[in-house]
Amino acid sequence: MSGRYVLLNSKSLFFLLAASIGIPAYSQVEAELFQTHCAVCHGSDRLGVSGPALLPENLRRVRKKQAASSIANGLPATQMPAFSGVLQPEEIASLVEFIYTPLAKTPAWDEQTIRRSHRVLNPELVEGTAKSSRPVYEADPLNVFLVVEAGDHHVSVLDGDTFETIHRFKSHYALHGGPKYTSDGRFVYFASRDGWVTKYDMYRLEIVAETRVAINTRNLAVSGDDRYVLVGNYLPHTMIMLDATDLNLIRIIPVTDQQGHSSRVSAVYTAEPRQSFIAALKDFEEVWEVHYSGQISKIGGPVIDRIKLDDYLDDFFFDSAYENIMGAARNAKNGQVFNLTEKRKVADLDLTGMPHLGSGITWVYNDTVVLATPNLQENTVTIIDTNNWKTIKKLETLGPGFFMRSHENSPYAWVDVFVGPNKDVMHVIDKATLEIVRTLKPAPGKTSGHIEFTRDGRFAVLSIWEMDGELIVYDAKTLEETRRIPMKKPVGKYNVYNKITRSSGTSH
Ligand code: DHE
Repeated sequence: MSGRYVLLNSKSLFFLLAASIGIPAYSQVEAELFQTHCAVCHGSDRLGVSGPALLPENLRRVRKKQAASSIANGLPATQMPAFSGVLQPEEIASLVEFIYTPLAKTPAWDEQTIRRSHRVLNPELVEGTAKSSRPVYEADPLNVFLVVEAGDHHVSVLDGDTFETIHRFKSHYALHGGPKYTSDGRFVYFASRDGWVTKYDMYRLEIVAETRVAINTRNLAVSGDDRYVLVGNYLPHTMIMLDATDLNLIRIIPVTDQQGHSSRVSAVYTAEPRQSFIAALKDFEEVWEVHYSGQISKIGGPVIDRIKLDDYLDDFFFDSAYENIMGAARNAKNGQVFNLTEKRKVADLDLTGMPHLGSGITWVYNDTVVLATPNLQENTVTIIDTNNWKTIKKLETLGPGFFMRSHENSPYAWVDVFVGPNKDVMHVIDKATLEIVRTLKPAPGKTSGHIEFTRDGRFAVLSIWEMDGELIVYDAKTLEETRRIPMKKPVGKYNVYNKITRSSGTSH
């Protein structure tokens, strides 16, 4: 018996599963490669875990040649590593064929499945009594941070005045996107990449309810009136509207066109002044506006406007009036400004590479408001005048960056550059001169990324993204370090006040 057979037998459990979901027999060698190198992130069934699902319906915008290059060289700004030193070119080619082979049956995630997963853990917290109660801790509830610790899938609740941890709890696997607070900061909603949505009570420090809405989720948004949660998914191609009080399913919104094509949702955001959600789509050159002002039920509403674009919208930023979105596809061409009310493009933006507009921030500069965005592919921060959409400055950085942050009370904007080789540095930009005034190296050799400010803007809190990582607190004026707090790969931090007041220095 050949060595290959012995190996296959040792993986018989997987092949039983493969057979049951209809992976053709000829692909067993590729399937084995997939199990060894890809399954840990993309799932043994290819339905996605911390990495996206790898199915032909989710790869429509990627040519096979590109897919091979991504496997060989890795993908910038993602956790996807390069396999060129590990896999032979023919092995990469067979993996490409494998991921473009349809599953005989893609599991459905229908109404019944969603309803079956739904559980209310604390009924009294959804029945109104919760409104009058006070936090179970002494700290200022508006100056609390949630810290998502990806290292061991926990969330810490951190007092923003003393920097003591008030509470720490287990989350679902691989939370992604920002947790979203209700308008008073009392409740917060999390989405995990594998489709779980959790509602958490920030006063009582308890989970209220949870439900699994999809196989592969991107992020969620909460309506400005706190009535609805909208979740955008990669698999299935749906948006899911939930009742924000108890996460009961209200409506499944298929993201399809009249020809029967469907699209992944890259992200959903709330546009409070418009009483709508805005959804960016991966596979249609459209943006969808989902209006929530009317009554929405299982059978009626919401009204959806489908706005045609000139290009895909992978990443975008709202202006402060929520009239325009500044968007870009991840294709190294220019960015564009679309007016949501006029439903048309109103300007081009001088943005090459992969601008990370979702992480952009604004501030007042001279007589105007500028938008600054890092770039996932180029060593630049681009600063744009939002009056005329012209680029005022391209700041050269020590690498491509992911997150940018500031605060109304801070003279500085901070940007990480961890996508490139100088992953351990952080630039500090003077908002008045638009120059980099300090480059910090908080923990040499370790990845530093993502800043969030305290409610008053006096302190900036930075993450060291390592399993045995930490938060580093800086005096936001003197840029002196004041304290370190050990954490397990603290990817993101979310200050209640800055989020609910939609501070111009942070993401919303
Ligand atoms: Fe994210 C937010 C998309 C990879 C950590 N990321 C977001 C949002 C989008 C997005 C659309 C905004 C959602 C929101 O506010 O609710 N992210 C993408 C990608 O397309 C990309 C490049 C590829 C992918 O695999 O999805 C990607 N993101 C990553 C990572 O590899 C990061 C660094 C680690 C991880 O945990 O996955 C990562 N993304 C984050 C974080 C936020 C985020 C920490 C929230 C930032 C904030 O402060 O609001």
